Amino acid sequence: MESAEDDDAEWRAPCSISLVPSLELSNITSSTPHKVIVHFDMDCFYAQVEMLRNPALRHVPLGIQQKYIVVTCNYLAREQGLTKLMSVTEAKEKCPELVLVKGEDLTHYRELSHKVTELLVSYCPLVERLGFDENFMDITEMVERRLQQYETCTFNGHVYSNNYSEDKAKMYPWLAVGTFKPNQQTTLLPEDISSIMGSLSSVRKVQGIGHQTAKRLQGLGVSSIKDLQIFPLDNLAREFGESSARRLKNIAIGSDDSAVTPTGAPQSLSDEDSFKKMSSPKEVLEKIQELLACLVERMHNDGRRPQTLRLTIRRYSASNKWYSRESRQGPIPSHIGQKIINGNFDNAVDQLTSLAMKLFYKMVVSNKAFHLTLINSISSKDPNDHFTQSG
Ligand code: DGT
Ligand code: MG
Repeated sequence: MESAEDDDAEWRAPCSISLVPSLELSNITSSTPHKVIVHFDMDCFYAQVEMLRNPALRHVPLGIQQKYIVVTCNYLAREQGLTKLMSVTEAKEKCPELVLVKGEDLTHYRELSHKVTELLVSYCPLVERLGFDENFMDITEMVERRLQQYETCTFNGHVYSNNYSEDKAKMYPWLAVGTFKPNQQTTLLPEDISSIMGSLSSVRKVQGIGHQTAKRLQGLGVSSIKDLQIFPLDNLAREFGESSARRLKNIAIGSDDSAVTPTGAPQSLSDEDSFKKMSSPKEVLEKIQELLACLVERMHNDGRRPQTLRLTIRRYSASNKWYSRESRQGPIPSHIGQKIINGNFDNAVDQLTSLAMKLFYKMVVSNKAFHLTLINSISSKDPNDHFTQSG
């Protein structure tokens, strides 16, 4: 984030950075943004963490395996045609020399993810985490300070533009200053945003449009961003309401003026595992014990006394495979919380496990058959927490 001469290539190189000028819909060609926001997305994140842990892996095609899926792979593997979320069988067919590392234990990914956020926060407090490997950072103030220091500035790296000329840097000085660094950055000028957005195939490519929204849009015949750009606002408002419809229309032209909300320490910590079939109480007990052993250690490192335990299960359902989660929660008695803080792990895990099993039997009738595909446990430091933000 600092100037080009800073030696921050160690962390800067392995991530994609986009600068997000936040503009009003009606003001899209203006050179005066309200905010300048950087979006960081780590490249092949889990693979990078494994390459840091074992540098020998940098020189081989590497895939990270969870169950029978390669959830991500390094760039050497991508050169051989591997993609994220490919089956292990297909990945090995494409690249027989592929080295696979198991990635089911998320501890190291989680730790590095927080380190990246901490590093960004050391430059600027307005950093918002989005999952493990993405962060938004509002650098408006930094840019304003920089603009006062530089009389002239130019774009470094590539510029994506059909109509580029040197004076574009004068038109968009905040953008030139914000991307003032080498390393193959590409600057997208505001006047080209709408057209590049229109070239994206699916609405799901856009931050802020999830599975459910995409499904509702599909119902209206809107599947691409171009479709959304030309779809009448009134018709969209009938389905989503006025304000969501406006937001969707804005997103479709690359305009989003929501604020970066600093994330801070997570309100809750969670761990989960998914599987094809779990149908015996013994397996459930063992899985809960395993999840809680990891969670208790993280709660201890967090240092705040956990107050609430929540257990989530997903039952098998052929029709609604991914969205049928149920959960129950209960308070963590203070003596158990204290054991966690004191580092009395075994005892705390045993007591939390029996609490979690009670929650489990509130959802599953004890003598009836069941088929689970996921178990998740969350602990929260706040008894009134709604579990919206977990780390
Ligand atoms: P990128 O950003 O295209 O260079 O590649 P990644 O690997 O950073 O992928 P990204 O940013 O979509 O996700 C970050 C990490 O999250 C990734 O390294 C592995 C994990 N991940 C992504 N998608 C899935 C998924 O659908 N299932 C599971 N279990 N993990 C996923
Ligand atoms: Mg990534």
